[in-house]
Amino acid sequence: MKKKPLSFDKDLFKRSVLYNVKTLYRKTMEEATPQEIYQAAAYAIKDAIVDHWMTTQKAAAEQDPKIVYYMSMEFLMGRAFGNNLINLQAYKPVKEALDELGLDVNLVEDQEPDPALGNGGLGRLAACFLDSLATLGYMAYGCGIRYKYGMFRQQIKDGYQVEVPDTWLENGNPFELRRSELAKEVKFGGYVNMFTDEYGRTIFRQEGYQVVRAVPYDLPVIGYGNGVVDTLRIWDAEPIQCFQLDSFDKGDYQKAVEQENLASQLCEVLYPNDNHIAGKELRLKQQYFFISASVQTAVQRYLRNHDDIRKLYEKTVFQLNDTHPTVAVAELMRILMDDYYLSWDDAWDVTTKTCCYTNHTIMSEALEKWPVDLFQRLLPRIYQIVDEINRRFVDQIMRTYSGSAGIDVQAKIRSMAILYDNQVKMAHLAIVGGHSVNGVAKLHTEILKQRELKDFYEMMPEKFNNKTNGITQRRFLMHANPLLADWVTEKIGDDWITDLSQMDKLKDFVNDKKAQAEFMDIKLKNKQRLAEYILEHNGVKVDPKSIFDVQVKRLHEYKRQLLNILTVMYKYHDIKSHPNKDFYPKTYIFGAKAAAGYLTAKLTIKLINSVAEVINNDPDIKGKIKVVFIEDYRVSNAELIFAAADVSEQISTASKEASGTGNMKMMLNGAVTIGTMDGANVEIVNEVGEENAFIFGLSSQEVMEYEKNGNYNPMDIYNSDPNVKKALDMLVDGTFSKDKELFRPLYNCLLNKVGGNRADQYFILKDFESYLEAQKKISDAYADKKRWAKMALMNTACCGKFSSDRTIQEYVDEVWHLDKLNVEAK
Ligand code: 26Y
Repeated sequence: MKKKPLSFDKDLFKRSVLYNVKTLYRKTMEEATPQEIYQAAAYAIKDAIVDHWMTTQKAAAEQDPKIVYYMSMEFLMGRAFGNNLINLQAYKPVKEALDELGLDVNLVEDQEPDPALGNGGLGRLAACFLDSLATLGYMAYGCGIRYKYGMFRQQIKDGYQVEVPDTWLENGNPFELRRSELAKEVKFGGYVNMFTDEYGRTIFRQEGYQVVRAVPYDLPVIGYGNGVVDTLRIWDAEPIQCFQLDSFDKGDYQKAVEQENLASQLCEVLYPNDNHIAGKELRLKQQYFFISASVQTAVQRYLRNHDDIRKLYEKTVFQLNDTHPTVAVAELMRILMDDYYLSWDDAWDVTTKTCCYTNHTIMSEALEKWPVDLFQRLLPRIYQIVDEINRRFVDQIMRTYSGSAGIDVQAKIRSMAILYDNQVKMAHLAIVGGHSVNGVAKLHTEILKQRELKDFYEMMPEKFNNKTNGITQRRFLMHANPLLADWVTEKIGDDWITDLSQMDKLKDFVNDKKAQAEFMDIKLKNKQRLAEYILEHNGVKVDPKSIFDVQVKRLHEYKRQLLNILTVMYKYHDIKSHPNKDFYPKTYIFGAKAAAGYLTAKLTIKLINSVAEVINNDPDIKGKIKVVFIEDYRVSNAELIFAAADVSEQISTASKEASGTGNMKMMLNGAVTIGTMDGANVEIVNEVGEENAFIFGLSSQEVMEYEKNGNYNPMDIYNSDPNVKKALDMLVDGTFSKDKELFRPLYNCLLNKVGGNRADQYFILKDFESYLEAQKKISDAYADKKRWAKMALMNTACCGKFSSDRTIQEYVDEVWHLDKLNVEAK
């Protein structure tokens, strides 16, 4: 049976916009600025949301469902306005209402800052998961930090990345609710005083600490068309009390100032590092800050209507988004033992049954380890607990393996202990302190089990499971690509909006000439839309009829943007030396932020821009190649880019990309993948068929073999392959920069050992030729219009598996065991 759409009162909305403009700004519509109109409209939408939000909370209070707390340092939500309208099923009436007020909905949407409380994949995954949780009708809280400055805004100056603060809260956030009544205290530092109380219990009391007030801000997360509204709760830090200078003695004064400073620094800024730890003290403070506040809240909520804290796990589950929130294990132990007097064994039983951990990377430089002295100084009581967890775990390792033939118990302890080498190993704590450990794509989970976490897998195989990532089709098709969304609905109905496996039905159309033409026409329109954006932002004119070849993601050596641009450089040379050779026009589109301190990544950005500058202005090329670097790649422009992509570049060194999710977003929008057998690419190819993707390069097995044996020698390739040699030499022969030495560091990384790293760590030279070959095949395939249309359509038709709805349902069925909320949609 078809569900009735949610009701939305268009006239009320209109009146409410006018009223808000008046009461918020003392203005008429004619006088209001675009930003003010956006705010007024957003508040009007919030009114509609709040009713559903209250209904959801009421239903939850009555039905007492199990709740998942998705703990994450990052939520890369992107703009809320358009997405909220879509999920409220109110996009069309609001568009009409704004039309009638003489306003363009796109321009109103463009006024919203793009909330970027995340770096990349991991943060965006958290946002997709919340969308799916609400849409599937589960009770969920996202728990995170309300950073004052999110991911930096990127400007390109003279080809270089310049980081500019992201002032997303400048005009306030109309969708948030400040919940000061739910504030919590979080304590840092000091020492632990141990004594026996009057009942003979051993009490551990933290004293001489600094304390900050954690104040939550709630953001609504709206389910699609079901009246469910979940909550993203992000915490801000405030000083605990104002103090009067004269009433403090010297020591107290000092401490009060320190507390104030701590509160003002805590939530200032998101660390812009992705897959690379900086080991900063403030980051550990951030972690404990939001975790302590969130765990306190979850325990208190449970106790609102239950009295046996030993059964917390029946109604509560914590999903730890990578190791960043892992102090939750020890914080829950602390609360259970110190505040509710549970024995160690009882507290441990509750904790391990409540916590679950997702691993998002095998890059060793991303594994979080904290120096013991820092950890102990900052979190003295938490450290005691971690120490005891470690002691018991090491004991367990010894009991398990002592006397087993051929097993080196000390080696096991070395590889698995939580405290080792004066470090606290957060991944080990997360694995030991929970009951589920998952990777984010099949290949990734296998690598975890067989290599990175092998010893843990052997000791506790029952904890390990895979949950292949997914993405929300509401944002990345409905909102990003309305033309295609409408076309799909016209062909197969609209069930795909909440059941992406329906896309399968599009397979009936892949050989249908009319459908092919319509599909490619929509792609062309989206390419025109992106071409306009590029003209406006880059001042570069690109041809919408050329192949749009897209690599957008964080800049990282393992993702191999350098491989991509080296082949562009090679082709530039090829065209210059064979001006009459047939070449299908191609537009290379890049978008990427580099961590502020990551020099190789930043130099790669400069290289891409330098290559763009030369090629785009070389008349010999006759526009056969254009190179565009899109400044400030973020969720809002990603939506335009995905919709316009013909070719999706997923070219990481096999075994390095845990999953990837951009690959799924482009597949959904009918782009064809060129990629390695890495991460979720493996599963994408499995769904779409090898004939509808372009796979090249070393396999993960081969990469891991080379890494083990250390027998890869890129210099041999350089000396024997003239194409490789040409491409590399162009880095240092002045073709792309007057200063021939500018790109020398990149050249050196590829040919020599640099700073303890192997030469060409990421096997760029090794994969160069097979990548070129795959690109050649793409140009041939694209030239055959029918063949390409079929391939592109097949990609959209086969993307069903990659909805985050499917991922979330798997978490629910296999790990979380949540109950569906019953909310009457109105
Ligand atoms: C420790 C700290 C510096 C750190 C901060 C952010 C470490 C890692 C990260 C972010 C990791 C990340 O985004 N990983 C990506 O997660 C995606 C979602 O699972 C995957 O699709 C993607 O392959 C993986 O790189």
